[in-house]
Amino acid sequence: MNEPITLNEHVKRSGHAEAAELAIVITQLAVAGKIIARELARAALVGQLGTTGETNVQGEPVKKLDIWANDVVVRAMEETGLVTTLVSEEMAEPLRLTKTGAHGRYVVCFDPVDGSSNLDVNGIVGTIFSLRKGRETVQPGTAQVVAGYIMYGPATLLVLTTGDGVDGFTLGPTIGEFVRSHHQIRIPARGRVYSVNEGNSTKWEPGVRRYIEYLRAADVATGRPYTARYVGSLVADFHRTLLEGGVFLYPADAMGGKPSGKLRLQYEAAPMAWLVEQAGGRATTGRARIMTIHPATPHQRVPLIIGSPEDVALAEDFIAGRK
Ligand code: FDP
Repeated sequence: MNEPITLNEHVKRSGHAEAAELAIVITQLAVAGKIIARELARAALVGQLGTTGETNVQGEPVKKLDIWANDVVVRAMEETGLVTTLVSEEMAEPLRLTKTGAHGRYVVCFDPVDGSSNLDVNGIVGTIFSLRKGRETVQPGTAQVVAGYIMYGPATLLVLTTGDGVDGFTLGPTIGEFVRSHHQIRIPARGRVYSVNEGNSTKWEPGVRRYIEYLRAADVATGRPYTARYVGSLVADFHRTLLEGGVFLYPADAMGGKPSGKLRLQYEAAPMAWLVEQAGGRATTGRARIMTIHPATPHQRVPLIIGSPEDVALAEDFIAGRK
């Protein structure tokens, strides 16, 4: 059992130069997470499931809860007085927060409801967030000062890094506080699980196809075959990978319409990449480290292979033709 410490206290004690400011922004993100968790629990009863009939900047159908949750996060960030700019999956253009005065110091990139195809089936979804300094709307993962996600599962869990390892905080439903439940998470060097949408396998490049075939082949000495797990919600698939090891892939669609894969660099791949590296893992496109990619546009997509360091290294070997 860990020492009971709240999220707010954990950040304030972090020794980070900007701990007091970061605690304000993170606490407000946590407030947004509590509000979203409550709404998810009752969405079917209050007519909040289903789509709005619109499509977002990515050309995907917009769910009612996507828009509602985006608004909750926007308002929570406005209240900090510290955030200059918001980049969200649900907003075609970055939003400049005019209420923020001279104290504005951070850009927040976020996906309010990640995995929203799971919403209508009561599946696990999450909110992903990432803070960078200044006002610039395109910055590499190395510029992040906070990255994390809130996972709405059987329990609501906030997982966070400020550059000093990865910690998890479970929302105590009766006390309404995020309390540290996972201290200094480390990802296993190697796992036994692979996580990928195999329905896309005919579109993958040959190296990715050979890698997955390798993981499925039986070989006791190397712990194969691996087991497959795929929720289709990045937060859920990443969280399992972080705790239990293995590899998650959303590779490029080499043959079809997604040459850069599906996931967004600034508010999906980069925050997860920093988290996994802080826990001892790796994140790559297959050819380049996710953290050092400079986005050309706020909503840029990127192929993502992320997880245990040995598993990710092996995937890179297959993609480079070394295996
Ligand atoms: P969703 O479209 O349901 O919001 O990037 C969004 C995402 O989900 C990720 O959470 C998830 O990993 C991925 O897309 C699932 O995509 P596929 O349905 O193509 O497998």
